[in-house]
Amino acid sequence: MTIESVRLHELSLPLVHSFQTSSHRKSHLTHILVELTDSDGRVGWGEIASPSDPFYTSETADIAWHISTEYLAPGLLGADSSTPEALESTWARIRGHEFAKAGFSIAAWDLASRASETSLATALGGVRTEVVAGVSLGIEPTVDELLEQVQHQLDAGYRRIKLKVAPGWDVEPVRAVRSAFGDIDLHVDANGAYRDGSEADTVFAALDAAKLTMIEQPFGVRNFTAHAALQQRIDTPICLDESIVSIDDLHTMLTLDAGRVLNIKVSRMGGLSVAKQAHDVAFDAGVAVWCGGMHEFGIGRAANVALSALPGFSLPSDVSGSDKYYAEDVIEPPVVAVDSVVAVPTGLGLGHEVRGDWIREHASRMHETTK
Ligand code: OSB
Ligand code: MG
Repeated sequence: MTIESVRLHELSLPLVHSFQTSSHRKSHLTHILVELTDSDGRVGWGEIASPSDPFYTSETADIAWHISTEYLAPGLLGADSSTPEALESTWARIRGHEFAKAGFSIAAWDLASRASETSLATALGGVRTEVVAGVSLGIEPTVDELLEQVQHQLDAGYRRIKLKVAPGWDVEPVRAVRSAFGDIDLHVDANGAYRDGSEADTVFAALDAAKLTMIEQPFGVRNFTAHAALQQRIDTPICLDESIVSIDDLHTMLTLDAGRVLNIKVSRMGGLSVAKQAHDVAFDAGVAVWCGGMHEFGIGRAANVALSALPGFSLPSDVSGSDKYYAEDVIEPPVVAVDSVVAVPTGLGLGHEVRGDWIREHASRMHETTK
């Protein structure tokens, strides 16, 4: 089997609740959906979850569109689609652009697992029938509004809460959540907003006393040494997110002991094969992993659920139900979390039906590459 056509659909969806990180606020997301069709007429879907602005990654949706239409899609045309690895090898010489590659990788894995009549989770080597989901909560205008959000998510059944923090919004909201909700599974994510130094030392000493499950990406993306130094000073595990975009980065983290937990994002790692490899390396090194999210639409989130079925995903993942993010999703049925648990689909491929007609109807841009 070979790839006959590649279709790209750019689609915007409004968030149910706007989301603010240390760098910016957003109320809707625009992702690129990848539709691969093989010579048997079989279809695989993927999602490029590049943000619109260059604040989490430099790889914005417009840049991903350019790389996808000019390089990734033409490279795939006519390629052997029997294994995801065969398709992924078509972009081996393209440097970077992990988000775009990840969207194509998900589609390649969906297609290959459908062709071999198995679920994506099984194809990846998943062993879990269900995965534990946590929620990620943005910076709110006031502590009271944050407490309302936490209450809302605890009421919805979620048992792990991650809070976005930034200088000026850290110790106070964490203490407020601790005093209102007690000993819940709580962690913070700074998205690299802190500069190494005495001010940060004071903040992290106070956060260390709050018994958090982890502190995610306190310092800059390339600053492995600051993470390593902080990890020696505090008991709370440091988790790296933005710093790890390749297996080489993961080896650097392990060698320097720059963190004890790894957030594996399919988008950030450049696809499911590399994400699986990162899991294997971390598992062998005894580093706990969980699956992070980029507010994916249903296609990307279904891939996150499948990946989270691997044995090393021992911490709750950012794979909340569709309704935490979007009123209407691109898959049927939507992802559902009951008491913080998402069932791993057993159907073929992603295990959800993709609403192709609805996507075509609502897409803001479309691009087709055919022979
Ligand atoms: O750092 O994990 C992050 C969303 C956008 C960009 C970066 C991050 C996030 C999240 C949301 O935390 C996780 C989710 O998809 O639920
Ligand atoms: Mg993060």
